[in-house]
Amino acid sequence: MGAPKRRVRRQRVVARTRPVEAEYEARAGAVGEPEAVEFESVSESATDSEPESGSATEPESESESATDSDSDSESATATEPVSESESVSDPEAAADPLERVALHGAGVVEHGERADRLQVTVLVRPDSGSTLAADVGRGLREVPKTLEPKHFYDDVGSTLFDMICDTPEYYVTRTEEALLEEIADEVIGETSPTALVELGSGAARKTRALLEAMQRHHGRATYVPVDISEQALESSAAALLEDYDWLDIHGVVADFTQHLHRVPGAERRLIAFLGGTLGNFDRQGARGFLQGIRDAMTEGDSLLVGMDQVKQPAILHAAYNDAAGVTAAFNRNLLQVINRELSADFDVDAFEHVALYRPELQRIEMLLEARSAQSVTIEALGRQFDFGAGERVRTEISSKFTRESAEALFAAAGLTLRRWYTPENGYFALALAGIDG
Ligand code: SAH
Ligand code: AVI
Repeated sequence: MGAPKRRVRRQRVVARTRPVEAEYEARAGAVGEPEAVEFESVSESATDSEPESGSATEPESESESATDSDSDSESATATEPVSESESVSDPEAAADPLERVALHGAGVVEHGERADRLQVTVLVRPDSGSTLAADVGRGLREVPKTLEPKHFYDDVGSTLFDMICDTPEYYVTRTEEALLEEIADEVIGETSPTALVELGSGAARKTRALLEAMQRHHGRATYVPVDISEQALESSAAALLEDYDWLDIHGVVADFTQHLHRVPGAERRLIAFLGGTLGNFDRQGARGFLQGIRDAMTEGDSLLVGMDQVKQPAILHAAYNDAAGVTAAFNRNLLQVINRELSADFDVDAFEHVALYRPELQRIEMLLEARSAQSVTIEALGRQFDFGAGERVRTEISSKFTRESAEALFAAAGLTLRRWYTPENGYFALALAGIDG
């Protein structure tokens, strides 16, 4: 574990509304530097050079083939030099880091200090180069134009998403959190996991209910957060280690559409995919992604998926059009990501946030609408893209489910729905699935 230490990067947001900006600044300060904890990067593959198929962000089109979440992109080698502050200290670990990592703290917890209970493996750099460039190049050539939502989550985007979770209109997070608290002991009792793997873990706020239940059942817990946002993963890990001295963490900074098979194994894993992120795939993509999870599961593993439910359009509309403009800032930040990472010149203020519910597809669509005709140069792609006045770019879909549609989706992916938990208002559901009949 002689890898170099590194620190969480900080960055400022450019948000449209004052309240959002002020709140963001306050939060960025609050998450700030990670006090005493420094993160040890056991390995680094700077970026995967192949664009994946079927990402959570993949646009839906009739001709699309199903997502292959464990796509061949794994064979892609890092094409960018590893930055000095995050360089690989052990070439062998770099070659195949995860297979050599034992869970339950072997080699991790040596001195009982927080840093010794943490390991972070970085398999992908979210904003660096080729994946973003390929995705943007492809999406902006489509008619209608699309962008992939996985690129929302730079440092700013992750913080803005966290703020969305606290808006009064976004019922999703608090509903799922309350539900998790209610069912955590039952889920952990039934699945008896030796490790909790969480895909798209983000701030890992709600995960606490599951971790605490694991601690109640087994005395200790091992947590494997997997997220494309290094900043979100590191901040959440720091907070969890601070609060739980019985917890070991092996974080993996990765693209869950590409790296599922590199997520550490354990005797029995509970794989959590919370927040309704499954809804950010189109239907084919969701099925392919679940199939990929199924293929990566072994007999003792279980899957817990948060699924936002179909409900009154007005409630959904409000949730994606919060009055404080946080969701709008989150949506438009995607253009800032492209400006920064691909040397583009989007005039961010020239695009308006639009989110609407399409009942016939049972999904929210989030878009950016050009207020006037725009010509944007993306230097990294060596070309210009034109946007007509009123032209919309789709940046995200957020599908909503019923028990029936969820059950059909799991079945199509070769998974069996074992439990369907939902609160009285039916706003959200947690589906517990397994691979045996
Ligand atoms: N699970 C949390 C966060 C949801 S936001 C919650 O329920 O509140 C979606 C999270 O998934 C973000 O943290 C984002 O960084 C991560 N994410 C999005 N696309 C991803 C991808 N392709 N691979 C890995 N993480 C991804
Ligand atoms: C991460 N995902 C489940 C969120 C959603 O509700 O689809 C992202 C989001 N977009 C706007 N608000 C929240």
